[in-house]
Amino acid sequence: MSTLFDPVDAGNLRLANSIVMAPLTRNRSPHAVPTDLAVTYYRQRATAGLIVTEGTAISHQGQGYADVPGLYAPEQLAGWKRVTDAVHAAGGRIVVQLWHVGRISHTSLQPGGGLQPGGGRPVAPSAIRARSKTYLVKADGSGEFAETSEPRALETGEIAGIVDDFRRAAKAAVEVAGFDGVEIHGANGYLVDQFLRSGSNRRTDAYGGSIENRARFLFEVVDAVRDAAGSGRTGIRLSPVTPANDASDPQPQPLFDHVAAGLGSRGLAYVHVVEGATGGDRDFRQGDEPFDYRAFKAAYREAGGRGAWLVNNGYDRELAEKALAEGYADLVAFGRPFIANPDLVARLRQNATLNEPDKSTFYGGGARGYIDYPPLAAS
Ligand code: 8OZ
Repeated sequence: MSTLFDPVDAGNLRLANSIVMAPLTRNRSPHAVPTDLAVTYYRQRATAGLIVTEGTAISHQGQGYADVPGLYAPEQLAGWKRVTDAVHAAGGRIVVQLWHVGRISHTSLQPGGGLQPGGGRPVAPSAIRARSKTYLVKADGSGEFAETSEPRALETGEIAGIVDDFRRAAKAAVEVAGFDGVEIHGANGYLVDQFLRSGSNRRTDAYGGSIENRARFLFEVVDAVRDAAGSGRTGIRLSPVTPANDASDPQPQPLFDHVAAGLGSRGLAYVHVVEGATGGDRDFRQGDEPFDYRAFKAAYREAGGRGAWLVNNGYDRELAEKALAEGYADLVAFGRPFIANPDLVARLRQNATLNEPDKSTFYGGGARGYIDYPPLAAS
């Protein structure tokens, strides 16, 4: 029986163990360029079987929070190359999370900067504002949470350009920035998820209405990214029921079973599933029935999907080992524990106590709460 600490394959990626560092937004990349601090932060965590980076904008339009890194300018790719080199030198594997926030943004973060009337509006499937907040940095350098701006609905003819932005970012990620692969951010109420869920998608063209139409954008993105990075180096993150960022759909099961089947025929490295409300209640539901994650996985396998099944949300060592022992999960992602425990793998292996993360340093700032959590004392 495989345990959390045995080597495992995810597509073309051979991982040292089943413990994955979940994507974690940290807002420490001024001008969207990862700094020396990011090099240290990721290197410190390289004993994870796989690191999934923080969400990284595929385009300026895909930016929704202050000081999030990007993949759309040479300095950003060069910054990431230093991160991937450091992780590889430490024996780790790292994929980058490809992110377009859609409506979860603010005019001040968008191209055009919101200076002209109507300019700089975030884009979305439909012009429906999310009841959600984003994070900005003020002129004096301090951070603040702000309401997301009113989005504008994408023209049908603009959608292919966004798919191309995903393609370009994926190609640059593996060819220039040195990543082992990419993860499409299809979760948590961002652009891909906004197309999927009926609460944010009221379109009447080929991208709205039926489940098939709402999933069209996701499959176009998946196909473009696989084409650029290789299917054995492409993963996707989904969160079928999360209410994060005002995401809603009364019937998640048929929607996500359809998505799972379509992914199954596309041969990905892994599928990353946030179970329940992201960062919260694992039993959260949308609609009347609890979501059946095993049926969702079965739909993927029945359609031929052989990628690793990566689970996330509130796992501790015991729950993780149970998910592996039952043959349900192949990989388990840990989020907040990785913020506070750079050597989480060693700590889980030894059943050592964990450092507690300090919420006040999650978003923005510098070294404090980022690279100064202590590892276990060397014995
Ligand atoms: C926390 C703060 C900002 C963004 C997500 C990328 O929920 C995020 C995120 C999380 O996927």
